[in-house]
Amino acid sequence: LDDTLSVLENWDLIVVSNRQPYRHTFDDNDEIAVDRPAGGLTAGLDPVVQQTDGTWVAWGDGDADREATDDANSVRVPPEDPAYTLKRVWLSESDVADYYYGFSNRVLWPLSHSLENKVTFEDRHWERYREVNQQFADSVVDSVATDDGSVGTETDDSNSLVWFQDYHFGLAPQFVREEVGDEALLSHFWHIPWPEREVFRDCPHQTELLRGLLANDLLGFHIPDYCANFLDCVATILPEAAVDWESWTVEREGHECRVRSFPMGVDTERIAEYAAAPDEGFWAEFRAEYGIPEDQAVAVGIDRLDYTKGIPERLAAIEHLLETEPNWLGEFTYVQKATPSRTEIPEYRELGRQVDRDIERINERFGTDDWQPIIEIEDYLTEEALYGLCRHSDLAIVSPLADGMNLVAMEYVSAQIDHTGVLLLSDRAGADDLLGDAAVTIDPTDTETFASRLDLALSMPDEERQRRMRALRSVVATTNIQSWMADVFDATLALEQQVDTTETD
Ligand code: GDG
Repeated sequence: LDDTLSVLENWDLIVVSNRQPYRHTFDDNDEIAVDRPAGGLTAGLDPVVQQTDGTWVAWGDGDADREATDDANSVRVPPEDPAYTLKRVWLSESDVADYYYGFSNRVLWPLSHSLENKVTFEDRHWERYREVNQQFADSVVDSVATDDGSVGTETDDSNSLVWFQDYHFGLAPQFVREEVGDEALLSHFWHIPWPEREVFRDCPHQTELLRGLLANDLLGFHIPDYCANFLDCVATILPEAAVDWESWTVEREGHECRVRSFPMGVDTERIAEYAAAPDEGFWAEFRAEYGIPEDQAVAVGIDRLDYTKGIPERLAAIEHLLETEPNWLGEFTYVQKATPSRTEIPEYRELGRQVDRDIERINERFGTDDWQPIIEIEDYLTEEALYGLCRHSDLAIVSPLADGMNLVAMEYVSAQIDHTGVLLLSDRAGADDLLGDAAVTIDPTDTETFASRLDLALSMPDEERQRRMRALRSVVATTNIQSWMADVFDATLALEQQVDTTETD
């Protein structure tokens, strides 16, 4: 990453994401406080934007954000040692309802995960998604620097590289391109799957979305399957676009967009440090706090409470195991860390109720006075507690029905500094491409086989656990958040060099 950073320093980097890296809120004394929303991507990207003195454009969702920004909606961050500009886009309540909860999370999210029965279309969601994408695009255009100052308000000599994050910005690249032409390199990373064309065809706005994304110079997905699905959609839906299947390039109206896979990783070293940080008493205290009995195997699941994560399917497999293999009764505890998410959406509230009902039923059915098979933790855990829990759990269950990558699988492996845990991983997670060989693989919807794999994992001899964990750890050590960022930036910058070479030839 260091080499990439030294090249990036000659560029104006503009990152665009829905969530902001710093959020101003009023504390109990009505003083302005700053919090840093946790998350691998924000934590990883922040130092890069700092080092390059770039710009970060994001939704200003903190209640004190307006007070903490100047007239131009900008604030220098980090507050203690300002190094770059954070530009806020202001969204009204109805913007958030229709753009964020509406089109982004009730259409694109379920559709991309091929869960069509969770999709709810409303025309006003789409209209607002368009408008908010235009708002973000306007903010980006304003920051794009050009040689003659004809675009935007900045006038220095360096070129701009815009990096869009995720499915909230399916249209913004085209809106930016219309204003800046070739004055900026546009790169986009889509963090969730891209579905097969039979599924994507259900989207009434399919052509607009494909055109919006093809305005990028580079479009990245986690794994090759999603790239292939995207290219297939373009080839069958957009008559005016030409797909080159050799180079994964799409040519449309004289513009080329490369499509490539960049499997994302986590900050392995930082996680290992957190896992090692707590003192000796940590695990005993943690067990006591949450009522996890001593001397028992612990299986863990860490998820946002989202219907893509396969939590009910996992609970069904545990129930099946306890029913068919009673020797496991009282022998292990499953800890479900479930972080409430998007609770404004009815399907998420219903999932929360279903998970509570399932856990209650299983505990009533099999629990005893001193043992509950399942413990649910809804508290937000600090990174030390979260990765301490990962380090000490004998087993992690990651069972999504679909998942762009799934960082929890990689975080569990990174925290396994004693090499004693087993990873059970859904073959439908993007992470399966990287970790599937050494993990115990499951199909989350096949309850019987899932239960038998759980049995296998719980009884796995130490030697095999260690062998598999070492193999998993060597993958996460090399495919990490730093290498991921370097790969994306290198691939984006290489496009510029190709353009330059052609010109000099
Ligand atoms: C999207 C894609 C893709 C959860 N509870 C706590 C906590 N977490 C953290 C986890 C992990 C993160 O939340 C969840 O990340 P995932 O990757 O599993 O899932 P999504 O939020 O759906 O992310 C996904 C990702 O984007 C990146 O491209 O991998 O496929 O869906 O980091 O650790 N963190 C702390 N306390 C908690 O209680 N500290």
